[in-house]
Amino acid sequence: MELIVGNMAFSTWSLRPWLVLKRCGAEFTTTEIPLYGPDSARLLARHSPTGKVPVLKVEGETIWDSMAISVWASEMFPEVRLWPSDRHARWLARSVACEMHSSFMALRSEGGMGPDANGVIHTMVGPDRAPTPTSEAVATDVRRLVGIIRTMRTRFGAGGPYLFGEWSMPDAFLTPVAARFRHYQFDLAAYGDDGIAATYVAELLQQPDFLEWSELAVTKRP
Ligand SMILES: N[C@@H](CCC(=O)N[C@@H](CS)C(=O)NCC(=O)O)C(=O)O
Repeated sequence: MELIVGNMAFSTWSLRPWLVLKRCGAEFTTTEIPLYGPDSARLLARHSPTGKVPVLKVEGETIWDSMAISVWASEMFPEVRLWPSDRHARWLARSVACEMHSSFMALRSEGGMGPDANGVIHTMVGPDRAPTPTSEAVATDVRRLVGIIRTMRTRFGAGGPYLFGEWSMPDAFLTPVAARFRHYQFDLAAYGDDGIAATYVAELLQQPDFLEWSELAVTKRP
């Protein structure tokens, strides 16, 4: 089984299924395709029907899209409980993961990872930091994220430090956001946080699998 990813330093979409597969204890290799280079389009086209990563190659199939790969993992590794066992928590965990997958465009574009228009490379790992984006659209996105985290942690977080207590799928989808918050130095208190969201973000950034990804990314940094 092979997971094809973009640059581990900044490919936010790639990080999610990698965390999920790690959590499952899946045996897989990781192949990194350098994005935004002269050879990127050719390499992406060779591996991915959409020309985008991540894709998972398994049993002769190429599964594309980080959500599809993650759902595949939850089907193949049911014993790992990638979704919360409480059904109310599980319904909302899916909503959180899907909202994260489909929304927050302002934060994605103004708090982007990878090379910006000036050629500066913004990374999810390492010590580099950038000024906090100040648009109202970004503030709306961050307030919504803080609200999600506070609500879910308060309602369902008693059993552990993650969004629904024990680690579950939404934590994989929110880890790239935690890295954006760190890189762009968001003070979450300015967006309605009482400390719950900041504590959760710190927890995501120190989860062992993300630290392992960060080590690999720093080693291979562009
Ligand atoms: N919705 C897709 C998004 C994939 C995506 O946009 N991947 C970026 C890398 S983070 C990519 O492959 N970009 C290469 C390009 O557009 O040339 C998913 O969840 O997998």
